[in-house]
Amino acid sequence: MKRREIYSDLRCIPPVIVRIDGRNFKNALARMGFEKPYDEKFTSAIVKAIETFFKKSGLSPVFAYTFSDEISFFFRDDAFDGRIEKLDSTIPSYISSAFSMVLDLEEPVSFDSRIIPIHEEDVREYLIWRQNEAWRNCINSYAYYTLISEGMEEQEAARMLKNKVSSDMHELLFERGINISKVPTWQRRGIMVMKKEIEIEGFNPQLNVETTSTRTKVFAEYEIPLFSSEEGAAFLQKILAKNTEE
Ligand SMILES: Nc1nc2c(ncn2[C@@H]2O[C@H](COP(=O)(O)OP(=O)(O)OP(=O)(O)O)[C@@H](O)[C@H]2O)c(=O)[nH]1
Ligand SMILES: [Mg+2]
Repeated sequence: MKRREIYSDLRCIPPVIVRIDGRNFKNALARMGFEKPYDEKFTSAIVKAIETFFKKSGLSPVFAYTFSDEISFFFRDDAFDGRIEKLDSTIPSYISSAFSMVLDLEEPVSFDSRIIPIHEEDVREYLIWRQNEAWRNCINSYAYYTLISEGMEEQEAARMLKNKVSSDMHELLFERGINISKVPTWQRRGIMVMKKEIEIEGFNPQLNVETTSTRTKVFAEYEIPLFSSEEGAAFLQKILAKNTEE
């Protein structure tokens, strides 16, 4: 029988990105009464689940980038010896469970998972791609739910927006008093979670001297730059460089 476990030796070689995405969250979140298009309670629960993952899962991603119902974890180390089945099952199940615990949900949720082998030098390009998706998603969701709130049927709203370019949607929202470029940064650009070293000032009473030690803290950055900008390149370089030294 053991021989039948034919996928268990399937392995990837780091670095890899593991991207998970909430299954059927459009309906699930609507059923559970979350605000549309963005609910702070929902997003902070996702962030809390990621922070718990960094602190307690025993795995060490370099960073996690999230928007809407997706999370991209970047691993440089050989987590689970690169075993595909382990990575693709334990990561989404850990997040499902942590997320459900934070919100005390009345129904179960699940996340799908995929592995993207990537060269270190392509990580920025990957993030630019996902951040563009975050922006597209932001403008689309605002436009969609604005039309719905005006009484339009779901299918009609979807049809109306399908062929619109983003400048048209910008205009549609602007006419209704929403300046999409002024909505919170995290809604437009996503959120980055990473480890940060902080210095702790202390005092050693035996030696009677002041001491400094460094601690690692998990930190969620809600005000991130555009990854495609120079500021974004510097921001990422810092996250990636810091973790090489560890
Ligand atoms: N109400 C609400 N919905 C959200 C929020 N963030 C994300 N979503 C929903 O999550 C969906 C994510 O898109 P998808 O992943 O493509 O859709 P899905 O319904 O999860 O479908 P699959 O991932 O294909 O299973 C969006 O369409 C939103 O409707 C939020 O803050 N509030
Ligand atoms: Mg989804």
